[in-house]
Amino acid sequence: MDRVPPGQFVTERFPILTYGEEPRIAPEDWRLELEGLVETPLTLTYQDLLALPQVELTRDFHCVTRWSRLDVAWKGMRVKDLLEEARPKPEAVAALVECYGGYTTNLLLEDLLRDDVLLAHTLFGKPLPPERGGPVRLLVPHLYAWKSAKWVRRILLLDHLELGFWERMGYHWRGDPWKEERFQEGPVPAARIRFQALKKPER
Ligand SMILES: Nc1nc2c(c(=O)[nH]1)N[C@H]1C(S)=C(S)[C@@H](COP(=O)(O)O)O[C@H]1N2
Ligand SMILES: [Mo]
Repeated sequence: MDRVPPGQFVTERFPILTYGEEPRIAPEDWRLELEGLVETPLTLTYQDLLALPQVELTRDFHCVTRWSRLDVAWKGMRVKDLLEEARPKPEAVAALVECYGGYTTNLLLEDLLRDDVLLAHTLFGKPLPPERGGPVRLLVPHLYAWKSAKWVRRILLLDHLELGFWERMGYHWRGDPWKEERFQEGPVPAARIRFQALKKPER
């Protein structure tokens, strides 16, 4: 398979894309809440995060505005490890991710449970800079980069799909770059999403 998804061009640059104001959160003030349809809601500090098993990985980063930056090196911990601690209820199929500053994006639970989906705090060996979403951002490398929410503060598990900021503006409800799921054509197939999301996630 080709390295670069259809309709994308490779750039050496790594543009910063932020809609609206850039929030500034000191690591000691940062909190992540995992709530909604979980058995054990969690609130994590930055220190809590660093105490969890750390994962380093290098992935390509694809923005829906058509640039792709190859080989971005991240470090953080797996969202899956956190979710296992929180224990999603059986009816949880989707998540709304909320950020400091108000940005939101939606994901299927099965997309969050992939091994390379991280809460990232390090980029190219350095603490994640504020403009990149520091202290902590989501990294969802298999979907368009708008899903990689910067300054993440809350992951809310739901039994239905609730659309995030760009998704409500007409971007695709899922955003797979390999299928060029850029814009939502027609209504979001809510019934089908629910059915697909109920499949057992890949482990
Ligand atoms: N909180 C927040 N997260 C966000 C965005 C944003 O505006 N606010 N933009 C998204 C988009 S469209 C892209 S392409 C990537 C860009 O990440 P970068 O600025 O590190 O390149 O962040 C995503 N995460
Ligand atoms: Mo983007």
